[in-house]
Amino acid sequence: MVGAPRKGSAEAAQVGDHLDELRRLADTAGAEVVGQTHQRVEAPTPTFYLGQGKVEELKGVLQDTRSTLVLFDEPLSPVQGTNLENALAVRVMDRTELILDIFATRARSAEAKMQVELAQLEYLLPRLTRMWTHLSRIRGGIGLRGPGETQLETDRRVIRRKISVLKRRLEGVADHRANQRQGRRDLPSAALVGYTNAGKSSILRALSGADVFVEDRLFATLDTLTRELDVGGGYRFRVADTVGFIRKLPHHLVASFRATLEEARAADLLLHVVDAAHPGWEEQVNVVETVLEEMGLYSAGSGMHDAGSVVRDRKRVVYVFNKADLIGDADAFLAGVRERYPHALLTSARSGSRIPHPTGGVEGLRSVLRASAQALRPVARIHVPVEDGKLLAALYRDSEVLHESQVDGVVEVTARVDAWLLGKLRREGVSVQIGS
Ligand SMILES: Nc1nc2c(ncn2[C@@H]2O[C@H](COP(=O)(O)OP(=O)(O)OP(=O)(O)O)[C@@H](O)[C@H]2O)c(=O)[nH]1
Ligand SMILES: [Mg+2]
Repeated sequence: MVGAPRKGSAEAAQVGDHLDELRRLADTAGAEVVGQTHQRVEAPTPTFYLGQGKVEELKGVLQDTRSTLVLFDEPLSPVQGTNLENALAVRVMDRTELILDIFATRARSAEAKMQVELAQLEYLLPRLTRMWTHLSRIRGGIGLRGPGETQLETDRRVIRRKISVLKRRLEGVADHRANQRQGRRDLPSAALVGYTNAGKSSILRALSGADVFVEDRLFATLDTLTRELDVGGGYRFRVADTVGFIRKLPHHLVASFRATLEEARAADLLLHVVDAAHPGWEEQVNVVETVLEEMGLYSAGSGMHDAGSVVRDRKRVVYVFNKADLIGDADAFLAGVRERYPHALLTSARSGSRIPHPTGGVEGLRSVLRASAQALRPVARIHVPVEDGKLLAALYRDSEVLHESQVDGVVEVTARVDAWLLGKLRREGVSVQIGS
């Protein structure tokens, strides 16, 4: 493994942590790491990225350790990649390619497979000649597995055509999802977002009791999974699990996962899950926020505070600090983070563990969702002619009636009503006033 951060950058100080993460990625991809090195570079050279001396040194290390692969923590240009491979006489993969490789082996749904294939083809296009030679020379091992493999026997023109077909198909899937969302009963919705391995799926599992896939590997989840939860008080919430983020996430990968992340875009609330026990959690929070911003999910900036969340450009974010069972003094930790995130929650999704903190735990999150549901399901006064028994029955069935009184042949019902039902009532000409 090779790290080569720029001298003086924030990354240069954290090169050890970054290489640890690269090691986990390598492990997830099935590579065995036999050594690591790094160089803080002034500026990457266009030929090798590294300085000539470092390349020579690396050659020696490769021979001593009999490595067959170099994993480069920085993105390499096609030319740098080719030159390094020629100079070192082994396969060289950058972080992007490694992540693509993991995604390819982990994609399960047709949509995820299409998204990964699209990202692979876009990565491949400018590197076509290099990959070609390699695939004919090196078989097996990691790198470019999965859906993209068959596409290699083709030329650029065909790949371009395939890219546009995939894009069109993914748009079709996105339209289909959007229609599904519209057709669904308009429950309040939240999306779990966060750094990979923070515990998003575990939290969904703890909240819903559903059998959600959890693994101590990076990128366990690639598909959006949605569950309807009972959050108490007669309220329900729809919560979606999403793909995790990672630093230096390839741009075209983010772009091709846009459809999956539409669920987050459509959500009323974002639950930003943070691994509180990770020493680098602050950097991870920044990475997640940057990606969300790039996707246009919200623009960071000073937010207004309200109960349980921070309002940022309409999208409400609840910070959920997870893995509380792994940190020593949970109360002190929470006090610390609340200086910056006033409404942060501390949870532990690990089964069996209970966080006694009154506002914390998975149950604390459930009550935040309940409060949000109450806010998202406003109270309205609805006037119903006495003889319209059907409408009255519908109100009692589909909303939460708080009060009913009768004046001059008109029944005034005060109820918590879903936004969809309010719209429907208005369209049918029913008199509706918001507020109790
Ligand atoms: N100790 C402890 N471990 C946890 C907790 N929550 C999750 N984990 C573990 O952390 C690992 C990752 O959990 P996941 O729920 O798969 O994380 P994720 O955020 O969905 O990760 P990706 O899908 O890879 O993005 C698993 O080994 C979990 O068992 C927690 O509260 N405490
Ligand atoms: Mg997950």
